[in-house]
Amino acid sequence: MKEVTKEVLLKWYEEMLFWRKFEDKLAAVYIQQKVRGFLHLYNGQEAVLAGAIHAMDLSKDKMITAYRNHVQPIAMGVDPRKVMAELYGKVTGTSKGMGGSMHIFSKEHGFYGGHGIVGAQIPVGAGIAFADKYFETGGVTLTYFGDGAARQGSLHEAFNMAMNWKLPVVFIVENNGYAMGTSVERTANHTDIWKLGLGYEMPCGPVDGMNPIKVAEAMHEAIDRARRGDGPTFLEMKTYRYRGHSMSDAQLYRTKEEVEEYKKIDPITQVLDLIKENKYATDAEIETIDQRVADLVTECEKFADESPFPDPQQLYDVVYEQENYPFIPHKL
Ligand SMILES: Cc1ncc(C[n+]2csc(CCOP(=O)(O)OP(=O)(O)O)c2C)c(N)n1
Ligand SMILES: [Mg+2]
Repeated sequence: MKEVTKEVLLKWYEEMLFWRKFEDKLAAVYIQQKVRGFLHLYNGQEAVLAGAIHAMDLSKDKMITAYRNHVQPIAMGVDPRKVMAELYGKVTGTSKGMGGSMHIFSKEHGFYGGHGIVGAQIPVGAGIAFADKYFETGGVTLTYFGDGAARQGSLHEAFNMAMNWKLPVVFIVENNGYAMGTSVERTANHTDIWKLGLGYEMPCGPVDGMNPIKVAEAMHEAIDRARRGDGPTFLEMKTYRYRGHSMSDAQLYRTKEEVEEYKKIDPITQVLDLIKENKYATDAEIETIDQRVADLVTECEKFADESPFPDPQQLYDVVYEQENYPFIPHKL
């Protein structure tokens, strides 16, 4: 595995803090009705992403996930200003303001969404991996889904084909304890979701999803396996979401104490503690990072605020691609 150096820890700290603050800002502007519709935030789960990015080859690896999908494209290189503009429904957004919160997408950066149908992205991820195998690109697809999605039938069909064809895919369940208000304990007679891989003889196991180093180690092994042609891996990231399922969630299904327990093993704090213990940065240097993060969040908000809404004509311009579908009248 690529070593976790001082530089990596500092990068993780800055990036994870930015993702956290970016989403805190989204929650704030949602209340101001600048962002509408659904809004599912990732607060608490950042280590699952940071560790994975460390293990990926961003020149050819790909990622697909569900609707909790604002910070993953940023981690893969998409301009965060464009992600925020997309949430505002502005024309400068990643999908010209037509996708919104649940559908961030950037083929250029290998980020394939952003899917609102629970579990639907699991076979799509296997399909992307099939294309990589077919065209011999050497790329690996990280296919993320939630603990609720793991109970969908689509998982089994995708697992079966992925194993049968030894597709270069890593399946990752982000077990954050709940599917909306339903706890993992209430959805099945066992809570070790990783064991679903055993039925397909797929290499599988649990991972401490609050620790980016543990995530990076497991992801590195899985990506390596996929890249050398030995097929998929199924990893269960034990993680936690601090916020509600989406913005309208009274959270009656859990206690405040439970949330506070998880904050004690917060991924950002864990990394910051390591930085401090090893004297990798002075307090002043950490303050400089914090300020840089705050400034970038403000810049994203300003960009989204000042960008125009799309022209209504865009509805007809972007739905169909004229070259591929010349028979469809794309303009009224
Ligand atoms: C097929 C389908 N069924 C139900 C829903 C409604 N729904 C949206 S999110 C969600 C919970 C999914 O939870 P999980 O997979 O654990 O992901 P998390 O929200 O925790 O990231 C449900 C039931 C849906 N969008 N699609
Ligand atoms: Mg969940």
